[in-house]
Amino acid sequence: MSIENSKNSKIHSDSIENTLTAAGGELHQVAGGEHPSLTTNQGLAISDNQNSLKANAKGPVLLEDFILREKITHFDHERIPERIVHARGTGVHGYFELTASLQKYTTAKILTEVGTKTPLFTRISTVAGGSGSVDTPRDVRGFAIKFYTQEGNWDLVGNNIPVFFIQDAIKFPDLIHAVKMEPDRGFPQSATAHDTFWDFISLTPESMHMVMWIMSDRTIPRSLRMIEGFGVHSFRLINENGDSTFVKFHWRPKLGLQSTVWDEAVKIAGADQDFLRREMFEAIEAGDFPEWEFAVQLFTQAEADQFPFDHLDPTKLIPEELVPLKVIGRMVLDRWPNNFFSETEQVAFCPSHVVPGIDFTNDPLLQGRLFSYLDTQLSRLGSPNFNQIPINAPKCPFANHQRDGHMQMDQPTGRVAYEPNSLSKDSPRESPKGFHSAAVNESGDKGRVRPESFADHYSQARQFFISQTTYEQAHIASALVFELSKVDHLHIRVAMVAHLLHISKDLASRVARGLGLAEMPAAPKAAAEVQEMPPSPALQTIGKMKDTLQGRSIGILIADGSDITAVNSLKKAITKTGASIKVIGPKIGGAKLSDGAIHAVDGQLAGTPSVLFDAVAIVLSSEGAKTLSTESAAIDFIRDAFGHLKAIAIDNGGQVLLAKAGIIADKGVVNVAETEAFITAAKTRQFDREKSIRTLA
Ligand code: HDE
Repeated sequence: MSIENSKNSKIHSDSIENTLTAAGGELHQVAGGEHPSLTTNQGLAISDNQNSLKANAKGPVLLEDFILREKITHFDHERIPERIVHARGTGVHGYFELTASLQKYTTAKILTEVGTKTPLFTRISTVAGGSGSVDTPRDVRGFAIKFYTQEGNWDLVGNNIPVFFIQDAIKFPDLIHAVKMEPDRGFPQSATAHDTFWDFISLTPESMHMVMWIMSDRTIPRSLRMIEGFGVHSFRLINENGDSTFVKFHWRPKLGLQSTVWDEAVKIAGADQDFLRREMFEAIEAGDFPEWEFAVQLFTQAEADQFPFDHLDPTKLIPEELVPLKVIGRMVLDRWPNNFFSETEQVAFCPSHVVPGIDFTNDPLLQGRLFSYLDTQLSRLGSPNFNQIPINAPKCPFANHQRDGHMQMDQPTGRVAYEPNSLSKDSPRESPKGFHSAAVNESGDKGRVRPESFADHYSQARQFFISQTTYEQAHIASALVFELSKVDHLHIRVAMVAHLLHISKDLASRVARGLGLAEMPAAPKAAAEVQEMPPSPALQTIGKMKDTLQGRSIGILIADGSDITAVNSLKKAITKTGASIKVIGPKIGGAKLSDGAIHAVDGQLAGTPSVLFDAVAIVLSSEGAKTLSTESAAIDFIRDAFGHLKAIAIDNGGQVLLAKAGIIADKGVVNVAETEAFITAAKTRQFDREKSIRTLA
């Protein structure tokens, strides 16, 4: 702003003083600094931002107050329609670096120029809830990346699960209507545990593979930095000769995979609605940049013809054991957006945004998506010029003859806005290096049909289930029991158990028992025979958990009288592991430790429960522990840490709390002095403990 502001600032502060003096208040202004004048959107300096224009001091507000009207009108229009799905999201800037060239397969520079760093924006989201919903419901995570390549924007709009519920885009509105809040009552928000979702699912056998994934711990991640990402559909890569190769895209987190346990996810939702977003923010602020490997599965039509499933069916994945992953690059997220609305909210992803050398397949879900996203951006952002919003604009030159429209920001020059033309020497023209579609031969009868090769709905669901560890199988069975127990209609519960019989008889009977079903229903007729597929350990979550404390967080509970030496040596040992530490105390003002000094804390006990940490240490004097033993927040701190399978380090003083929490120590509960044992236990979860504290299906 160039407007000279000294006079205005004087008037401005006078008016604040007037207001606050009248209200009996005290003024606190930030000292120093050169503040530009506050202006209207027309650049008019505002002398009073505290009072609207009134006919007299106690009189009515005048319509004449154009400053009030401009401000309120703008405010009234601050929201744009939230995304119909994936409304709740967290966005971060970063870059992609290619480490191995795919030159043999594609002309896309982003996949052939090793070492080039391509800027990108990533948005990770939940699917079902509104934009203000909590971060930790059981839900699929959207994983969308906009690469600003030299050849145009490439949007890889994927999920953290490699398959999807449905085989045809025409079913998407039905699926989403079934999962969203029920339309007559407006709840539940952000949950699959209700009748309409399971009604639709029980009548849609093609969803069974996805059902196994969403009932697994993949949908309750510990951190957005600890999820995988998948492009889901097969795409095509096209090389210089025009030959095309099929490709599936994968993201693998450097920190490995980790999930929460269900009870923990539920309690996190209460303790910190923004848990995952905040965790990502804090990691970026601390310079602890999340990183993923980028990998591809490449295969030919001839190879695809040998697969025991159709890779164009989005309810199927290609096991890594069948087509190994080739790591070709990495993504690093290193910059938080400046403004949530301008970037995270206004970013517009479209699977149709590709670059030369990348092309689509006939996956019917992908084909539908190619239409839907552009349409949705028009409705959400309100203008075909959404590409001009900085977060959406390509970072390479772009030019065409599209003109005008709502909120046009460009001012094209010259009289030519068409092509071909003979009047302009420098207007944009077609380029031989531009986008080409794969020359695919299409033949056959037109019709609303599904291929026979899409008929097998259970084999990969079964493969997923038998690939899991016994702990994870129990979590899947228990999640099904939890969700179906929230379904009022018995016939829906019965229909779901009937489907499970095709996946695993063991799973079906565990769920039936958990639901208290009187008798086992008969399995529905399967459209294709269920094939026995070999287990694929790559489908586990626990198997992909890393033996590290990097990226994890430890909470240390202290109170007046806690031993400062024990606290310090714990902190020192934990810091070396790369974990972050938060000290929790009964009062935010700190605690007086054994050295007689007041030590700061990072969180107050009631507002910082143990669900926010991966492991906890309790360092309390006998006196401190006695005081806390009548404090339910302290007892819950320990009981929940134990119940969520976390390591607990505790000193002698704290034993009284263990007893109060009814905990019988196991190998995950160690003395504070045994720092090494604590760190080893903290790197994992005590899965063996679970059977002693919870009835799993
Ligand atoms: Fe989406 N999806 N989707 N989807 N999707 C949207 O676009 C749609 C599907 C995915 O962070 C919408 O901008 C249809 C699969 C992500 O901004 C909408 C079908 C996968 C995001 C839409 C699918 C996704 C969206 C809503 C079935 C994984 C969030 C707002 C044919 C491969 C992107 C928007 C962001 C968002 C349509 C299925 C991923 C309505 C019709 C499969 C990550 O256009």
